[in-house]
Amino acid sequence: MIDLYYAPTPNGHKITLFLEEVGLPYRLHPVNISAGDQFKPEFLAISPNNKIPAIVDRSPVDGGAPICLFESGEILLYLAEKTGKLLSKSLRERAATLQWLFWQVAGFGPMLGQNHHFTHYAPQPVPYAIERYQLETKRLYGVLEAELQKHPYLGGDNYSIADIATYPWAAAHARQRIDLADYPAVRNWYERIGNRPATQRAYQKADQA
Ligand SMILES: N[C@@H](CCC(=O)N[C@@H](CS)C(=O)NCC(=O)O)C(=O)O
Repeated sequence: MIDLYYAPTPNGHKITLFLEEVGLPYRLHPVNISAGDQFKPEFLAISPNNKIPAIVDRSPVDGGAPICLFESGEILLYLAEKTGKLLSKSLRERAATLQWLFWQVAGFGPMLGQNHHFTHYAPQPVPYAIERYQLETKRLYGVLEAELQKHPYLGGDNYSIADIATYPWAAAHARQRIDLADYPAVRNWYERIGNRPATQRAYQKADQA
């Protein structure tokens, strides 16, 4: 059983997308990050960086004590290795998937997160920051578009944890002032993933959380 500490945000959706896709049993523990639940000692014991998502795997494959993990990229990698799903065992495909997974957690997520912050939440408008992060967002969508012009999924022919990490951030494209009409391969990929039954179940969980 996986205990998932979760809020319905792009980083939270990554893990429900994975768990719904592979059918691994899990319990959702909503963390109200607007109310400061992420700073409670019991949550910090699992996620010392005070951010969701985090998991506790109560049945690790080595049969040992429960494993606590934070950082969405590591959680996806851990669960892919645990289940043998959504990460190829072939050297080249695995390397390509992990490259795009790291691209997402190091670039696409943080830069788009700054875009969300300065476009929607900053206490006063900071035009330089808005322009900087909207331009960087466009650059990153251009990189995504070029990759998806070459392959149906990030890094190759198969749906993987790299797509799962990237999709929830692309799902917020309108808030980032991105028009997917300018990125046709991204739009096609986005629609294909959105039509997956597991994707729809994951987003229904978000509505209930
Ligand atoms: N690098 C982290 C980022 C996680 C993250 O930014 N989580 C946000 C919600 S999407 C959060 O918990 N924010 C609460 C806070 O910063 O206090 C990951 O990929 O897991």
